[in-house]
Amino acid sequence: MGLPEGFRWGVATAAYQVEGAAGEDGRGPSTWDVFSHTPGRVRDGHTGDVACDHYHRWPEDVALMAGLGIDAYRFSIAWPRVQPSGGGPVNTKGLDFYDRLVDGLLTAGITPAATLYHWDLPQPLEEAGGWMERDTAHRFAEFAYLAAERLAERVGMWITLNEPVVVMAYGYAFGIYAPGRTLMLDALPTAHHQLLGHGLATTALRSRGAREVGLTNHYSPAWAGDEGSPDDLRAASAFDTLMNRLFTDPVLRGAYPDVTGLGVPDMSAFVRPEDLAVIAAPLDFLGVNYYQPTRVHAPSEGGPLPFDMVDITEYPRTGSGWPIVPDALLALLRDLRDRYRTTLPPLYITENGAAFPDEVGPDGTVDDLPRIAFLDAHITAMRTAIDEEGIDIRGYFAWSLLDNFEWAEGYHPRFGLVHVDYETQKRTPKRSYGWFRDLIANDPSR
Ligand code: IFM
Repeated sequence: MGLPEGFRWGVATAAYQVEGAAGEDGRGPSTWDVFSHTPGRVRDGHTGDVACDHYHRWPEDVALMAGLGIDAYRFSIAWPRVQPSGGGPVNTKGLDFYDRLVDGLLTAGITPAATLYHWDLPQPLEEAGGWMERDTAHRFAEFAYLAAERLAERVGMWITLNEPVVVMAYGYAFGIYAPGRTLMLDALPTAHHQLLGHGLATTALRSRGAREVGLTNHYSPAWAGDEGSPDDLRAASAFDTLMNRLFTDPVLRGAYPDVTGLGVPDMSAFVRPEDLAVIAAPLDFLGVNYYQPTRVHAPSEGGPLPFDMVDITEYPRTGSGWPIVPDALLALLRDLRDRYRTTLPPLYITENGAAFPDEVGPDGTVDDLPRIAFLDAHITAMRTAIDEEGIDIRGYFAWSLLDNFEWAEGYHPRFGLVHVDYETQKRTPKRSYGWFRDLIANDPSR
């Protein structure tokens, strides 16, 4: 089995999860700074203040990437570094950091793949309403324009948003991520405003010469608790509509899925008819992040959502307790192909990986065999999608290069191919690092 020529192997990170240097060189506060500094929000009070200190240690990290032999590095550009107040003039020092990083990557022969929004909204914008406000979409396009003006010629791939569903659901509906709002189904406008921001940013990026522009969504196949129960099947369909299709249909079909009967607010209150053409601007690629499927039951009487999520217990699990189901990756890739047949652009797996409680052993090594098994099984599923299903997949990015700040779980989950000792910032490549390096080196399509 061979991969298509030019297939990109990569690793991914995100600014707030790795950079640290939260108060340096004019960076302003983001929603995540405020959230993580609020007692009780993040496990053990961890914050991204220092994280992996990637802001200063990026040359060492780029050397680690070069050692892996990857083709592309997916990182994110922190909006609050570039526009500390979320609007207005550029903070030059903030963009200088990405300038250095991009040049360092190119020198190492690695294609920079920049995500513009990986959840670190400038706090002043949140105070003005955040993604509940339409204006945030316009501010985002302005930021995209500024980033592209400086970097478009050297960045090979641009990703506007990372996982807008997580921002809507965890950030604005359930309140477990920044900004910690608990609007439940009333958070729906945040989906539309992010997607509008994506569309406007796509145009802004291209106007400044950006080549490949895409959007990264999180996909979780919905499983009905009881396949024979019409109520559970309805719940699974509701989950699929609100968590998967809501973020793909408007982009690839120019229309929102039918949300009638799901208890959400009337979309005509915030969707203007002309918005859909903006959102549906053709993409160069669609980014797919996959971790696990979700099982749902019919909602309990008076529940706030049209589904109840329940644990999947019959599969082996990662250290985070997430079920390991590589077949669900294959299923979701098939679904994308079947649903969006004529308008589906080439796909990239922009994130896939697993946390395990890795420790450095007495001999100084980290023997993370479960991560190798996880990656191997998912890469095999991806290869089946390419070889047997003919799905156009152009790259795979492992999450993550480094152990890092895993949002509300702080530094506890370790997702990296490289172990980070947060006391000393020592990096120790895990066994999976060597495995991934060999996999790339032995890929006959390269
Ligand atoms: O760490 C996150 C990342 O920021 C977004 N996708 C899922 C990862 C693991 O939870």
